[in-house]
Amino acid sequence: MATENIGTQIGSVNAIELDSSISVAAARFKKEGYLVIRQAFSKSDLIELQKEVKGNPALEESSRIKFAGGKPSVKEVANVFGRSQAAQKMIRNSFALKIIEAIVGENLYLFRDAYIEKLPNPKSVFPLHQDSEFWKVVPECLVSMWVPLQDTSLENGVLHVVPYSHLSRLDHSVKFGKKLRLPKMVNRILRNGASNSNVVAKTMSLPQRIVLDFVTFVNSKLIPFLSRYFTSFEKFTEFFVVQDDEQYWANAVHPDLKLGDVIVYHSLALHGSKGNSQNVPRAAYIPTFMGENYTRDGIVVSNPELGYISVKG
Ligand SMILES: O=C(O)CCC(=O)C(=O)O
Repeated sequence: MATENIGTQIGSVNAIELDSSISVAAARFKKEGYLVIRQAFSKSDLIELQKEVKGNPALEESSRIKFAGGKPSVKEVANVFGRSQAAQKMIRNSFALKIIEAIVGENLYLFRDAYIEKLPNPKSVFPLHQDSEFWKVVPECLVSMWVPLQDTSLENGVLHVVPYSHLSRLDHSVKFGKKLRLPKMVNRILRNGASNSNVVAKTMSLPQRIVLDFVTFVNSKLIPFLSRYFTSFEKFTEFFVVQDDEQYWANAVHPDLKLGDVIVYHSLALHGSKGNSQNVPRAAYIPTFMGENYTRDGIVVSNPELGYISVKG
């Protein structure tokens, strides 16, 4: 009987090499909720991607900046895939995508993607959260790639993932102090505003759209603007996360990654990152995929009305 190559377990991190079998990689992902794939992308493709993002004025102009400790902390450019040949080529041909197809199904759709620079700032923390808390897509099993664009470690803000956390949903309610919680409905509206909503907005009624546009404006423009001048506003960006998270940080893995490595993670896997203590930005490209039969607000995501991009084109 042929034996399957089960990949190499490296240290305590759930990591495999490129020669591993896809079915074993998918099984390991399903068990732990994440997987590190060593040397999944070529360095030249990654350099090309970064050049394209940096060299495209439309991409650069659509970026937004967050602040922490009164200093710029994160720069984020959304919707890169549709505007970058390098991103399309690199993702479509990747072993990582084959593993995601084995988990989610073939004919993947792109839910969202972002190029994120964690700027030099030790306070540029991304608090722990489960993405599916914000994304109204079912089933809650989307899969993201976290593709660093330089060697990345604890020092410059590598992604942390809590193994097995995808097996349950954690409370992300907005709390003020120990006891006071926002009513569920307000919580839900705020969360939707924190999600990437351009696509679904098309199918909403006018009043729903007005509320959503307002919340999106507050979340993505007003709060970042105010926190530039008043550090007390920074805490507003931390409401949409898991509270009392010390134990989760302690249980998180934070692999040392070389350029070319990738972390693939489940949309319920608790993840985040600490500050960047180096003096150059830490960049990562983060596309998220879903199956063609998944639904958003009850509408199948492959429905052209919604406008999601088919990954294979
Ligand atoms: O890039 C990072 O540091 C974290 C990104 C993240 O957590 C997210 O996009 O959900």
